[in-house]
Amino acid sequence: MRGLFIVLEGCDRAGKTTQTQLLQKFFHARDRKCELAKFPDRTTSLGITINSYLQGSQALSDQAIHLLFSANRWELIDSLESKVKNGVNLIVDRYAYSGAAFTSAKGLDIDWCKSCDKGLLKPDLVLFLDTSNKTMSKREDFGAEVYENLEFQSKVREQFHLLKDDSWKIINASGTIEEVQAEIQTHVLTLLNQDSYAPIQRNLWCGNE
Ligand code: NYM
Repeated sequence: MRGLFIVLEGCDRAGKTTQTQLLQKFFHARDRKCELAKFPDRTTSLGITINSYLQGSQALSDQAIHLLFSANRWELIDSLESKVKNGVNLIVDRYAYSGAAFTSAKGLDIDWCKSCDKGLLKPDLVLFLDTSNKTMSKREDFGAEVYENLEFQSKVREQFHLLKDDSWKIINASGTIEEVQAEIQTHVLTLLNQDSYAPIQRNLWCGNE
């Protein structure tokens, strides 16, 4: 049986990294193979350029950085797909939804933003960690990178909500770490309890979404 492809999305400092780590423990406790991935992956040569942009040391046009974020997904998708097909449950911290939400929040056309990621692997489940601005601003390190200001983040949140489709579950991320994880696990268990899964497909944004 193939693995599940689960994505966690949200604004900056929504708690995605902590929650992905806890979710991996949940899989391991059930003797299921589980690996974590993260976008942007800052370790590749494209990722190093993205990192310089995010830290403010390299200027790039809005279109150019958007294409780099997308290319960073395309350069890694074969390896992610083969893991899922080989039975590894994959939990991915940010994906194409972040790409479209962050760039369209700058005023670029959302359909253009989505088009670069069209045909990527479609997740089985997208867990959107929804936080109020008040909660976000209290989180550690808020304000350290490009994009990390409340006004921009609230635009990003609005754009995220435009991207919801049938694979999405909205998680109230303002609760405690344990409460948020419990809500996440409920959705994951529903999938884990299925006897079989439809084949994973490279059809993200190829339908009517
Ligand atoms: N980001 C992330 C984008 O603008 N586009 C993308 O496609 C992705 C994957 O990068 N502010 C933004 C969101 C974050 C920043 O993410 C880095 P993280 O999760 O803090 O490493």
